[in-house]
Amino acid sequence: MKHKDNDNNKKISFVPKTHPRYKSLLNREKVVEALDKGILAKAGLTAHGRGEAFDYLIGEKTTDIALKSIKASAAMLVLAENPVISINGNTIALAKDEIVQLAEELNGKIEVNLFYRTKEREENIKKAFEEDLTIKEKLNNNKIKLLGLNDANRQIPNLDSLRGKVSEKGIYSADVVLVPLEDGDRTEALVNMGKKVISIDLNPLSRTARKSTITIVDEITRCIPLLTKYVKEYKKMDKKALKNIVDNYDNKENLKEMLNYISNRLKTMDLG
Ligand code: PTJ
Repeated sequence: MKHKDNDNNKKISFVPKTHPRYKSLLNREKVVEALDKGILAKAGLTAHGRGEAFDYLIGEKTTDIALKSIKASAAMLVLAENPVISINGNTIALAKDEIVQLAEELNGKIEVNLFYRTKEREENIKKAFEEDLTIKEKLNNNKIKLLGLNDANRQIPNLDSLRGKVSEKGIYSADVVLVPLEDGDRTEALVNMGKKVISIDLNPLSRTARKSTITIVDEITRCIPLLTKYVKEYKKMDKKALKNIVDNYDNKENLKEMLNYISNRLKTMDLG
């Protein structure tokens, strides 16, 4: 956990850079810090732990199987007319800056959508974006838009949780929605509304993973920069080629490949 240095008030980390699992422990620090700041839901800690466990099984790296999903997602996002990136407490804790960079390459739309929605968390999230002067400038220049805070006036049909409250300009009218670290109900409801849903979920067995149009089974901080890289690249490609990438992608097949990958990896693991 980050704490304040007594002498100069500077934040320091307990995790040495030489630690073999530095990145993973740094992510833990980030979620704990977001909990302290009232951004993360308490349940977000257990959700993170579940993600970590699956990442262990995958080998804590982006597999070629996930890369296929990332490329198909990038093509789908570039082809979209009104793509929206949905964010929750965990996503903000781990990948706020990366999400902003991705949104800038698209139409700038980021929508806050919380399962454990409280006024206090909404305000803390707004503060987290506006406190960062680079992000504040992008918000002021309309390069990115933070939706879902004061304008979540529309309702996703057949979804009883507070995740159902969405912005008209955002998720409600979107054709493609990117949903990192999701719980399954909303994915299904969005698909039922005729939207394409791209999810990021380390658990290939989750309902979100199975119900999404494309599931990226990868860790969020690893895959968002890759997604941005391919979005940048694909913006230069013609629509027919991009449509081909999307049409050749099969989500069920991809999830099966991922389960086989995990199973083979475990069977052939050297425990020495
Ligand atoms: O911020 P709120 O109020 O919207 O609440 C967010 C949580 C995460 C608490 C809520 O959406 C929830 O309960 O989610 P679930 O059902 O636990 O699903 C989260 C999924 O994200 C799990 O399947 C995890 O495996 C996966 N996950 C966790 N950490 C990561 C991850 N996937 C990718 N990268 C991660 N770092």
